[in-house]
Amino acid sequence: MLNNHLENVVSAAIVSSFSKKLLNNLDIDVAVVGAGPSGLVAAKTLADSGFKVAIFERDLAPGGGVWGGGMLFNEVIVQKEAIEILNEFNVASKELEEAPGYYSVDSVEMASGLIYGATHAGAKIFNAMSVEDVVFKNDAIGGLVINWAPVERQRMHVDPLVVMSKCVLDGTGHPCEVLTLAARKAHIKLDTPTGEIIGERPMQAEQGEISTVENTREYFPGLYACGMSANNVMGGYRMGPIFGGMLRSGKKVAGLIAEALKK
Ligand code: 48F
Repeated sequence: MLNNHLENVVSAAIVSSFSKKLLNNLDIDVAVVGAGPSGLVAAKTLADSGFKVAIFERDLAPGGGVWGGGMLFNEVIVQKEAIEILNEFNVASKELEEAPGYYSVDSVEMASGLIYGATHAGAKIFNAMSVEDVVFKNDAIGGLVINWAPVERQRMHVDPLVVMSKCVLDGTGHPCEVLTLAARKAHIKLDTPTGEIIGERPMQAEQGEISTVENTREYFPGLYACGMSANNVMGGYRMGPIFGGMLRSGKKVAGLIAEALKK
């Protein structure tokens, strides 16, 4: 039994709360890798529908590529088709006089708003955790192998822990890390024209925004991709600091996963 020093009380409370949170998320419906805009929208939408969702994010600060705006000018652009999604998160936007149909959004407000929206809906975010492998069971992807990001960075020889999930969502952005490692380590053929990762193409904003949403789907039983990860796997174009496609991709994949899990 610990004594009543405040220092002990605080430490014990943190260890106990975190342990309960992790224990409660070792077997979940949806494991999202990466807390970028597409993963955060997917997580909130699924949590709102009652699914048990956790996001595993390597960085200390969730939010992915939103914070930095365009070249560290902390504004991003969102098209009118996605403003409804921002409104769900209570993130403000301002239509551009010079380009009607396009809205500027403060990137700090957007990143923090998406994070708050996802967690407030009930999705748990485990930050500073890296996904280093997938669980491959019954010819499907059935979970994630996780470790602390500093352990990964320092290349410490520390065995990981495992989270089981009904499905996995790769929201890792440009590198599409989960699809890449699943294809390499499980020797699976992805649902692409070659069975492999096609690879992201250079910038072509209009096309990239369309293909991000089109390419958002399941690529192997139990393994979905959203955002730039979906673009990379199918050879879509990049689009820079315009984010409507990312938000819509998160919404779309949440719908696909919800439909599959309800079956
Ligand atoms: O890249 P990111 O923001 O994902 P996204 O939702 O959005 C892309 C845009 O930000 C931007 C763009 C828009 O025009 O092109 O790039 O596709 O966020 C991906 C997150 O995944 C984390 C990474 O730290 C980042 O926060 N991540 C990547 N690999 C891992 C990971 C991993 N193996 N384990 C845990 N987190």
